[in-house]
Amino acid sequence: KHQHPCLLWFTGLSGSGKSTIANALDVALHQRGYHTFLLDGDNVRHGLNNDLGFSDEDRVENIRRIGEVSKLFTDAGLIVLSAFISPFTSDRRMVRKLFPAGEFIEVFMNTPIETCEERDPKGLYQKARAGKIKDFTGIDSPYEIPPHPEITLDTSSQTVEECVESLLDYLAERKLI
Ligand code: GGZ
Repeated sequence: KHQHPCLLWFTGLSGSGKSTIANALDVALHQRGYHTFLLDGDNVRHGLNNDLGFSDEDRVENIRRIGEVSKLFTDAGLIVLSAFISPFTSDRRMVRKLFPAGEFIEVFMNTPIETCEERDPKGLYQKARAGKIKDFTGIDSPYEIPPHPEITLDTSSQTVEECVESLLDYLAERKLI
């Protein structure tokens, strides 16, 4: 089955739906017979990057390593889905530069922070508001809005199915699948 390797880079706040949408797209691509690889906090921050925390410096190194690993997997021919907050524009640009034009697809999860905070599945926003977690993105650590994302989604107004469909449409239009 034809596929062109590429990296879908999901960026956005904690609770914005990055992992949910990346996982749903991963399943949808598999069902259609494509070869993919999903990177997210669960398989990277607990393993390869378990020496890194959430200081600005550590986030930069986190994203640098994830970019390099993503590159290894696209070199192996896979469609890679990476879901990390990646709060800094300069780091996302650094990853973009590792890829030929058209093979880095930035997906901005533009879900309002109010919705992310209401969801608060792990109670992290609550802890951050109470000062029990320092340097929490959107509370006391910055998130820089992507200036030129290829795709913008908002899980407060779009369903998971709608988000997956627009991503599949994007990939098909560009002949990546
Ligand atoms: C942001 C934090 C923090 C702080 C722990 N700030 O919603 P989650 O829980 O499951 O996903 C978040 C994850 C963020 O890791 P990333 O590797 O994506 O971040 S970055 O790209 O900025 O390096 C959140 C949890 O880790 N978490 N402490 N202080 N998110």
